[in-house]
Amino acid sequence: MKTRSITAAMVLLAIVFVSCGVKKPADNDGHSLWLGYSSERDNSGAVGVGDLSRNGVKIALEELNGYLKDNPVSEIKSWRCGLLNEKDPKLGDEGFRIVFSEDGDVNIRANYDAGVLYGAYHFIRLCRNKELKPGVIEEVPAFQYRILNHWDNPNGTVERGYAGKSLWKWNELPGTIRPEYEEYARANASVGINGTVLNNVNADPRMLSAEYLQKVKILADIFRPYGIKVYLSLNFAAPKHNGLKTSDPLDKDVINWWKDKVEEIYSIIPDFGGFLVKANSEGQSGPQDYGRTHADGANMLADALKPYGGIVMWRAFVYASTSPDRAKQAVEEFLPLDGQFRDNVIIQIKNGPVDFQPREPFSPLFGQLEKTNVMAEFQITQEYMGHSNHMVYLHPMWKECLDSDTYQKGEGSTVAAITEGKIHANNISAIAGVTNIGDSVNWCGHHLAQANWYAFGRMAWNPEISSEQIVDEWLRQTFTDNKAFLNAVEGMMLASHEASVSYEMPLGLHHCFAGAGHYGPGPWEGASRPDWSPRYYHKASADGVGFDRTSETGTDAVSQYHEPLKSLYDDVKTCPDELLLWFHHLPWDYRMKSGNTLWDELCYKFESGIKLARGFIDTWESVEKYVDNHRYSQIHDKLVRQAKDAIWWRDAMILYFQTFSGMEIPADCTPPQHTLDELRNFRLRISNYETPALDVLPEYTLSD
Ligand code: GCV
Repeated sequence: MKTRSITAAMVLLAIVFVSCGVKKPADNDGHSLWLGYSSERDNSGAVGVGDLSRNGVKIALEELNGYLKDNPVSEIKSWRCGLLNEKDPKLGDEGFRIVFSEDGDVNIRANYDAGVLYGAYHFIRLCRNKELKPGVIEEVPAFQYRILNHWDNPNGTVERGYAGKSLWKWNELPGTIRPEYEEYARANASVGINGTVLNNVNADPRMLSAEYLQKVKILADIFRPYGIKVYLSLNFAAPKHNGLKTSDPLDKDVINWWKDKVEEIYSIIPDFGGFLVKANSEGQSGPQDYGRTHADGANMLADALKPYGGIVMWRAFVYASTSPDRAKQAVEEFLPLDGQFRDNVIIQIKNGPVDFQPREPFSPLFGQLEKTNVMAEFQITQEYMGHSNHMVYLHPMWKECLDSDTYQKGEGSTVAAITEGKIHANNISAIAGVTNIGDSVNWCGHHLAQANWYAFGRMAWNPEISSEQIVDEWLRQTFTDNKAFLNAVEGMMLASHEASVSYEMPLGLHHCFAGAGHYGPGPWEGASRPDWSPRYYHKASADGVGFDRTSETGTDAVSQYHEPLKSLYDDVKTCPDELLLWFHHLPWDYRMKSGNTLWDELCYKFESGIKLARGFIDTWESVEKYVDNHRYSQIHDKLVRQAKDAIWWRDAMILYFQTFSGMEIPADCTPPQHTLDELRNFRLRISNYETPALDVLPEYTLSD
C-alpha cells in the first residue's frame, strides 16, 4: 500500500514536471559569465584560412569549433574564418564581414586578426540568440579605444570594488599565472573591449617600477592575442618619488625622466597602449602644483609616447578649483585650454558634471571643447547605486548620456556623436568604463551585475544598440532563452535604474550618501560649503530643497549648456522633473506639473522606488523554476536586501527633510519603520569603503 502511494506520488510529480516542460538547470556559480557554451577548446571540424600563426584567427577558429560542435546548427554546413587576401578599407583595423550563404557556408573575414575574432564572437552570439539569417553582415566599432579602467591597487584592494579583491595577483606575478587572466581577456574580446587600464587612477608610483613592468608584461602577453592592449594609470609625482627634485612638466630632467620611462616600457611591452592620468584632483599631484596647466602636463607625456603610438587619457574630474559649484569646475578649468592639447591626448570626462550619481545631466564639457579629443567615462562598478548588493542594469543610464544632445553644432550634436568624432575633427575616439570586476567567483559580486560589464562592451562597439536588445542577448546567453523567463527578468532589469534613482535620490537630488563608503543614506551629513557632503548638495532648509544653478539667483551652471538647453534648464517651468532639484531650489509646497506639492511628489517618488524594488522579488520568485538553485538563492537574498535598502533610503531622506518641511507623509505611502535618530546612529557604524554585510544593515519588514 505504502509502495503504491509512493509510486503514485512519483507519477504525479513526473506529470507535473513534464507538463511544466521545465527542467531545473544544474547549479552554476556564474564563473563562465555569458560564455558558458564551450569550456574546452576544439580544433577539429573547421577550416582556417590564411596565416594561422596569427593568434586572433586561431582563437576565433577554436571558439567557432567549440561552439558548433556542442551546439550544431542545422542550417550551417561548413565554416571558415581568416584574413582577407586584400585589405578592405571599409573594415578598418577591427571590423569584420560575415557571409552566410543560402547553402549553409559561413565565411568570416577581416583585415586583421582582431576583426576575425570579433566576427567569430558576433557569429556565435547570433547563433545563440537565434538571429542567424543568410546574408552579409559587416560591422566596425564606433569607438577606436574601448577601455576598462581598473581602480586596483598593488596591495590587492580595489577602490570602489565590490567583488572581492583585485583580479591581478601582483605578489604572484610574474611567476604564477592564473587561468582567470585569459578568461578575462576572452570575456572582454567577446564583447569587443580592446584595452584595459590595470591600476587605480589614484596611482601608486610603484606601478611604473622595473619590477612591476615585468608583471604587467605577463598580462599584456596573455591579453595580446585577444586584441587587448594594456595601459597604466600614472602618478604625476613619479619623477620626485624616484629622486628628482621636482615633477614640473616643463623641467628638462623631468621631461627626460618620462622619455626614458616610456622607452623602458615599450622595450618590455612593445604594444603598450598609454597612460591614464588623474591630476590635481582629490589630493593627487599634477602640473598645477608647479604653476603649469593640464595641457602642459598632458603634452609632456604625449610627446614621450608619440614615437610609439601611445595615447594619454587625461581626466577632467578635477577637484582643486575655488568655484562655489563643483558641477562647474571641469568646464572652468578645461575650456580655456581648448586647442592646446596634442593630438594623442584625449580628455576623459565623467558622464555627469559631479560624480557618477544615479542621475545627472550630461557633463556640459562634452559640448564645450571643440579642438580637443574627448571621451566619456562611465562607472560600471556601483559606487553610488547599492554596490554589488543592488540589481541595477546601467545601460539605460549610459545611453541616456550618449543620446543627450549638447547642441554644440546645432541639433544632433549628441554626446555619442561628439565622442565618436562625428561633430568636429577628433582624431582619436574612445570610451571608458570603471570596471566592476574582482576575484569573486562570479567576477562582479552580483550575478546580474555581469550584465553591466557585457553592456559596456556592446555599447562601446555600437552605442546605437538598445538597452532592451542588450539585456535580452545577455540573459539568453547567461541563463536561458525561455520566453516566460526573458519577459519577466528583462522587465525587471529594464526598470531597475529608474527604481534606483527613485528610491535613493529622485527629482535631481544627488550625493546624499552616508560617509565615504557611499552605501546608504546620510542626508544630515556635512555643511553648506563646497565639499563632498550631502548638505552642500541638497541644500534642504525651511525654505525648500535643491541646488540653485539658475542664471539669475544661482550659480549659473545652466550657462555651461548650449541653447535651447540653457533656457530649458533655467526655467523652472520647463526644467524636466527628473533634474528639477539639480538646477532649482524650490519651496516644499511648490506645485509640480502633476499637481502635487513638491513634498508629496518626493514622497511618491520614493514610494514608487520602494514598490519597484519590492516587485523585483516577486518577479524573481516567479522565475525560480528556470534558474539553478545556486544563482536563484544568491540573487534572491540580494533583491530582498535591495528592497529593504529602498525603505531605508526613504525613511532617512524623508524623515530628515521633514524636520524642515514640517509636512506629513501621505497616508498611502509605506509607513517609516525607523526614527530619524535610529538611522543617524546606525550611520555611525558604516563609515568605511566596504559594503556592510547583508545582515548588519538596518532591519526592515517587507510587506507582501
Ligand atoms: C578613484 C570619486 C570616488 C573616488 C574616485 C574618484 C575618481 O570621488 O569616490 O573613489 O577615486 O571619484 O573618479 O577619481
